[in-house]
Amino acid sequence: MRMEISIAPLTTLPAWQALETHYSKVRELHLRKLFADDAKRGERMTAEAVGIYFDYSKHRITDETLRLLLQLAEESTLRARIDAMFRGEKINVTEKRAVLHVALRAPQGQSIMAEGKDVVPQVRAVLARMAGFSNRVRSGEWKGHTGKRIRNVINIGIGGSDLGPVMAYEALRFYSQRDLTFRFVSNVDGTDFAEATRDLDPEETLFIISSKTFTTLETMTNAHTARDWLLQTLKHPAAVARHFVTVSTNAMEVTKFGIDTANMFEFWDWVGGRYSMDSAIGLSTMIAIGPDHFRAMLNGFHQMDEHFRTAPFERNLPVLMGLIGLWNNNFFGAQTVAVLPYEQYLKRFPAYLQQLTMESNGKHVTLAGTEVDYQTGPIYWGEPGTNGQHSFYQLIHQGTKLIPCDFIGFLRPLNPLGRHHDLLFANMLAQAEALAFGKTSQEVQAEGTPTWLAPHRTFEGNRPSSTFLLERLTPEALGKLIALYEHSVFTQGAIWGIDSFDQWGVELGKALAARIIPELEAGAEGQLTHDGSTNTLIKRYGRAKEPSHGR
Ligand code: G6Q
Repeated sequence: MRMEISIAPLTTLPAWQALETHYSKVRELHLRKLFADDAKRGERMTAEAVGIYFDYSKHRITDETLRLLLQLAEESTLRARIDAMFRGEKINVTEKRAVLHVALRAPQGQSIMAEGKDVVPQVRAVLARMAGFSNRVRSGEWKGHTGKRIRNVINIGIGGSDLGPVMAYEALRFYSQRDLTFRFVSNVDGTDFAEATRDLDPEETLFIISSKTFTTLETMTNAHTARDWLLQTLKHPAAVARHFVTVSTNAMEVTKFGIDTANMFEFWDWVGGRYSMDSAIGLSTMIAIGPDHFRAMLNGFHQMDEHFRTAPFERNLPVLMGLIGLWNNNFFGAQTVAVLPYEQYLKRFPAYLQQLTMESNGKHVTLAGTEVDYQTGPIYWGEPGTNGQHSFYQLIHQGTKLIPCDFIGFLRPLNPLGRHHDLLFANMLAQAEALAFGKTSQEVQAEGTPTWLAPHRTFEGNRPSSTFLLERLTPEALGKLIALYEHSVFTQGAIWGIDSFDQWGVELGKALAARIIPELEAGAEGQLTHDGSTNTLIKRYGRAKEPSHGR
């Protein structure tokens, strides 16, 4: 089954053109006025589903903006693409693959087809194997080669095989088994491995080699280093079987590496790397929080999947979020989005979202291969509040750039400590309020500020933000939140008419590195055929390897 994609160029759609005209009328509207004119705006411009409350009233939109954005969604291929994704069609057209991360969290009994086969039973089977293994590690039943129980779990992987596991571990640390230590090694920089292992006992350490392809340079290099590190102490190659498990789609390469495929947890080519944290790539997460919490997280994902699939667009959280983001990006020209979780456990969430959003929607051609004549994915960045307030928020408040913000807050803390949570939550609300409404020069002067200082103390306001509220950071809530972003990325990619599921942009650098590696290893000698800059840098590196260097 193959989806026929026929898309009129985005900027020729009636809704797009109407949005352009509309933008010229509303661009100067101030949030102060929008709120003053509509006492109910702060209640009205909100949506709530599956336990996430989304306040989008502090965006520079009117009812007409929303109406036109929703019309744009209807005129685009969004509906058809949502349905095609859930039907297992090969919507990742450049890689000719289905995109079925939604199947990873489908409950037993639901069927999702890929290539004419229901994939849900295989997903459930791997989850059951993961649960069995996780329980054995957590209980101490799974022993290392010398009979000691496993105390340390190190996930070796990069990109999609790292960012999700690290983020989920940090996010759900509250629920983790505290007598186990978790570390994550991704970088080919030896420091990453050295620092992650320097205080660990190999006899008590389990490595999870997470790699969809099992050919990734960084992961394979770290995996070999891990094996050497282990065998230096444990000597016997048989130890590898007790201290290494893998998560991969590539059984052949796993076997070549010397790991028994009995210790391999499988996933499939229809799971994109950056959409894989709830596949077997989440094995470290499951060991940390246990199978029940992991299942609760999947359930959270699934609730948002169902909401995205079935809710009408005007009440559909990921669709609304995607559309408003598109309005900021394509009409107001906002280049970036700041993600500001007011929850310390979400400290790695912005980094995780950077891959999800930018690898997915950082594309310059449409599905048909033609150059886009509009902006695609914005730059995502951020830090947890309140820390960011004492650093980069200044630029968001008073700089010259328009930076829409996503505030993410939880009504109840996981670690209630005195007044902390009230202070945290108050700060989040205050920032969104200050960004939207600012402080006029009249207000500043009325406070007695000298005229010369008033411009510096004036806040223009009219800085847009979304506020997302959830009850408490549970595994289920995390699943919902991630799926919300996944599907808003999907929404935007569908409207922009791009392939949100490939990542050809990472290829060229990889190929060039493969060429440069032997040149660096050969030292300063040899014929170099790069550009003048690269040649000079290679030679300089080569000279540093000469015995006389630095003497
Ligand atoms: C994600 C990308 C990429 C990938 C890494 C690791 O969508 O495909 O980040 O996850 O390159 O790949 P392997 O899992 O194959 O090692």
